[in-house]
Amino acid sequence: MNELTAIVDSAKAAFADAATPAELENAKAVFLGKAGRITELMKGMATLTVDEKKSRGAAINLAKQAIEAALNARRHALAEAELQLQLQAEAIDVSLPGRQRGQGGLHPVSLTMERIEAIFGSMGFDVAQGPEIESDWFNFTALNTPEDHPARSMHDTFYVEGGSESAPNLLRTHTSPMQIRHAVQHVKKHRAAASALDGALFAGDMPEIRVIAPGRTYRVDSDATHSPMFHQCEGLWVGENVSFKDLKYVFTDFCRTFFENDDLVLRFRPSFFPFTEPSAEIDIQFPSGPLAGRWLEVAGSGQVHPNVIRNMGLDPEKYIGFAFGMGPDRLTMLRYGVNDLRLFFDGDIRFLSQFQ
Ligand code: 2U9
Repeated sequence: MNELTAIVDSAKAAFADAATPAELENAKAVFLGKAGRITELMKGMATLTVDEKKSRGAAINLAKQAIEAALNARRHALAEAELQLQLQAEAIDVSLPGRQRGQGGLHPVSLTMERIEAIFGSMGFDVAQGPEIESDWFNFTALNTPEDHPARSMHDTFYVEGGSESAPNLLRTHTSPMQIRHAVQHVKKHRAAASALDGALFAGDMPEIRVIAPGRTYRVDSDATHSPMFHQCEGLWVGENVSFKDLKYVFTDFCRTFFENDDLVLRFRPSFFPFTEPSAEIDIQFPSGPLAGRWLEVAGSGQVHPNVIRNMGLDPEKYIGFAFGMGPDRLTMLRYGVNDLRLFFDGDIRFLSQFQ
């Protein structure tokens, strides 16, 4: 094999061994660079005759072209291999199903609110709606709350601009105002029907008031078990003979259904609220587990105070009934074993997605 053939073959071998474009460029320099093998051969022609130069030059040129062809072929092969790698890495299997957006769901407290509404709905309770920005009258005065009651103070209640001295606007501290509004409308509708428009307290006949009022409430408070915005659900049943006995079986039935335990034991513990008399806190007893036998407060309740009955426009000599109030946030914490109320308001999807 002559010298030129040997150089072309070793160039082809060197290019074939080059695994990357950079290695190929280094191999190219060995053969085609300024100090490469072909350049050396050309320099070696200086001492030849004119005729020798002609034939030698042609032969070297042929070798150079063969080396350049091999170099381009390798460049193309490396570029093609790189392209194939990229195509594989970025390959999209169009036959795959689309990415799901993920199943949304209700907030755990919303699930509790819906559960409460369903249970009381099955007992014939309506659901009241009403404004979250309330007046002093519907939030406190109509509920027999004394003018100097601490709940009215700024360190318990959020007052908002736009009210007046006599009717400050505030963020409702409980959902009772919705029940007052519902009751006043109910009485007006039936008073009008009974055409007893004399403005006196209504003592005619009317369908019972049976309503729950779920919703957001606001108080100046914040820690692991209190949030400035929290939820309440109150209930009200007023008629001609709705007694404390009715309160006991209605609320007992609600708790046993809500906690899915027909043997759940409740305790009605004497208490005081301005809007009910007699009043009672309601406790449930843990049936099992590490807290078995322990009592836990879940609501407040009582017979509606006669002054509140009057503020609805009803004669308390004819109409009586009970009311209760509970915290759906606390019920949710109980039902799902959540120990920090603030988790409900952080919006962390890792926490919330557990309840779907
Ligand atoms: C009307 C008349 C009476 C609602 C009542 C309570 C007792 C009570 C608290 C429980 C947990 C609020 O969220 S909480 O802190 N509520 O203890 N609420 S009786 O009484 C009413 C409501 C409306 C017209």
